[in-house]
Amino acid sequence: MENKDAIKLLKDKINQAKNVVVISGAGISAESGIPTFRGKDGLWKKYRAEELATNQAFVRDSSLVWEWYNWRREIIGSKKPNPAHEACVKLEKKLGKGFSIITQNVDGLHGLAGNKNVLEIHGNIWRTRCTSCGIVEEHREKLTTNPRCEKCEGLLRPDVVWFGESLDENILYNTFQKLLESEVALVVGTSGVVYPAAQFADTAKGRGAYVAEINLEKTAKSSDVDISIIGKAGEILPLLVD
Ligand code: BJW
Ligand code: ZN
Repeated sequence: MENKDAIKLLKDKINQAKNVVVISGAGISAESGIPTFRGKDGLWKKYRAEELATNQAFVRDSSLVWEWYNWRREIIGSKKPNPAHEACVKLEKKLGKGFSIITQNVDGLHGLAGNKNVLEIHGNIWRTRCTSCGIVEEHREKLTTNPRCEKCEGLLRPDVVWFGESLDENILYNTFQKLLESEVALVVGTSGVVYPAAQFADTAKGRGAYVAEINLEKTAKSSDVDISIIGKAGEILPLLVD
């Protein structure tokens, strides 16, 4: 199907639905200027995300991991939401509680754009967690490499979910509620290789949702969805909601 026809069909599905969910990944923030994880621009120095986003990496070399996060914090702090995020705000205005975003992103741009119903399943890069006392705090200011807890002097880590770590139970519960209620699920800008997020679209589809993927290219999940639209999130999403 041509993109033009696919967009018209999907727009009709969205207009008929009371419950819509967006499952977003790094690609939705790419047009804001935030690097994605995979693909040719996904590397930081010579490392892959899988080598840095683990507790083993943090225990082995916390300075290296903090350097990566501070580099990313600096980039993210200077970026703004793009038309894809803004289209999600429009959808929430129209559908209210019937619209939610399940994002793998830690950049906080969905919230900054104005969305309220956002489940950040991999945490948020602006929060830290103490590895000794567990306190979670927001820190927008520039952090040092290996910042320390003000309460107990323990080493702080980013409050994000690394490989091998479980997702927050409540967030996961709410995520599945949203997926099961959804009539339309839009999978935007994710390579679909990281679990459990990679299975969310199947969960929604298994309960009868119409599932559409919007991505620059075909992904691991393209053959499982009802419709796959190839293009930039910041160009396609606004066409679905205007
Ligand atoms: C555009 C665009 C534009 C570009 N417009 N598109 C079941 C099966 C197999 C493995 C597992 C499994 N269950 C668990 C695992 C292990 C593991 C896993 O999935 N491994 C795989 C690599 C195989 N998962 C976990 O460990 C998870 N925990 C868990 O399951 O707990 C239970 C458990 C515990 C212990 C043992 C076993 C189970 C946790 C995963 C945590 C992932 N964390 C990270 C870092 C978060 C913090 C941070 O940001 O620093 O999350 S890794 C990184 O990948 C980050 C992302 O959220 C995540 C996904 O990446 P995403 O968003 O898809 O980005 P990219 O770069 O991959 O893709 C971008 C896409 O955008 C591309 O497709 C582009 O084409 C597209 N694009 N520009 C539209 N303009
Ligand atoms: Zn502490």
